[in-house]
Amino acid sequence: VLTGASSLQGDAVCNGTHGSATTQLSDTQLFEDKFDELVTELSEKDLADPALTDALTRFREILVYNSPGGKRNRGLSVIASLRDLLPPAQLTQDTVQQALLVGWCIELLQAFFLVADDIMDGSVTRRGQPCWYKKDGIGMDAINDSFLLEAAIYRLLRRHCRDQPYYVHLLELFTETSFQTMLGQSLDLMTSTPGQVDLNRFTIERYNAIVKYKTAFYSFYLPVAAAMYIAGIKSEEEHNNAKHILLEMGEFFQIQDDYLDCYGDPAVTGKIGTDIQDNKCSWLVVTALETMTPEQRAELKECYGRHDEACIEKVKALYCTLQMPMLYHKYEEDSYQRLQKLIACHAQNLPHSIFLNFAKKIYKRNK
Ligand code: GPP
Ligand code: MG
Ligand code: MG
Ligand code: MG
Repeated sequence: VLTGASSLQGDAVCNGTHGSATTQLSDTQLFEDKFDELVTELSEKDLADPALTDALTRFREILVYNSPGGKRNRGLSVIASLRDLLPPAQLTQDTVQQALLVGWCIELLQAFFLVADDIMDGSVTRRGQPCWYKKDGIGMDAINDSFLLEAAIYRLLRRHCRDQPYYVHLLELFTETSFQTMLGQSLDLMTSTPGQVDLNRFTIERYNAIVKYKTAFYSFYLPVAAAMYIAGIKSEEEHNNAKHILLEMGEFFQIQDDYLDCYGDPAVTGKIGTDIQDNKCSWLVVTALETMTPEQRAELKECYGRHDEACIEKVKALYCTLQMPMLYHKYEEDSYQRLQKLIACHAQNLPHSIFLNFAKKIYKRNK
């Protein structure tokens, strides 16, 4: 049963104890505090075998280096969505704690993907610091570290949620979403084979499939679906309604990511773009191909997917000639209008604020 949506709540403030005094803590602060708690739990309290001390110390370092530092949109939206779905009287302190925990599980899933993705994409920085695999002494050991980040999700869910009626739903949601993301990553990698520049592969159909699977499911549907299951909403119809809107938002979010890869300020995004040299099926190249002349296409074929600085600059110059920033801003505007219509048509009895709050966070973003 869906209950009334409280209006736009933003960062809800609720009672909590902090030190000896009772203070008002926002969800953002509660979320931050939860991280320290779960790091201690995973690396100190969980496995007591002294023979594991070195591995658990390493595990703590992996968690601390790779999980925080992002925008936390995904993690925070579990508790935010839950507050939109349940009236305050039905939201117990235990449920709030579970929603914060599940939010961190999504951030851990993201950390797992990013550590691995940075190896695959040969990236240099992430969230304003060197990528984990780029750190001295880490290298390809980061592959195992990414597995540990994933394993942490299921240990936390088991310890904190196994007695809840939604436990199995969450497990299936996390495993299914991971699988979808991995399939999307496969499509991304297969369409960007190093040294094989085939511009014919960069179609809008292929692009849409890549971004739906590699980004939209885990970044947008997952946090809201998790909140829906915690709130007791299991109906396939309700989930499909939410999915419809959230996948559209996710697709646009990845288009922004592709735009920022070329036009973002690394001091703001925290990462240096690699899509041109990595031969990626990016929104920029797909859109540019739709309008370019045969001569420009021949030039692109010579320069795309090469690490040579002059080649990268030629591709960027071509994007400027084709007015990609202007086309992107137009697309952003159209997408925002489309999304408002989708929310009006498909949200049905789900509170619109869930989607509107999410949309507010992503449109016009520069990081
Ligand atoms: C974003 O692609 C997609 C992911 C981070 C999912 C990775 C999935 C795995 C199964 C590892 P991106 O490479 O454009 O992201 P970024 O620009 O942040 O590197
Ligand atoms: Mg990447
Ligand atoms: Mg990638
Ligand atoms: Mg990217």
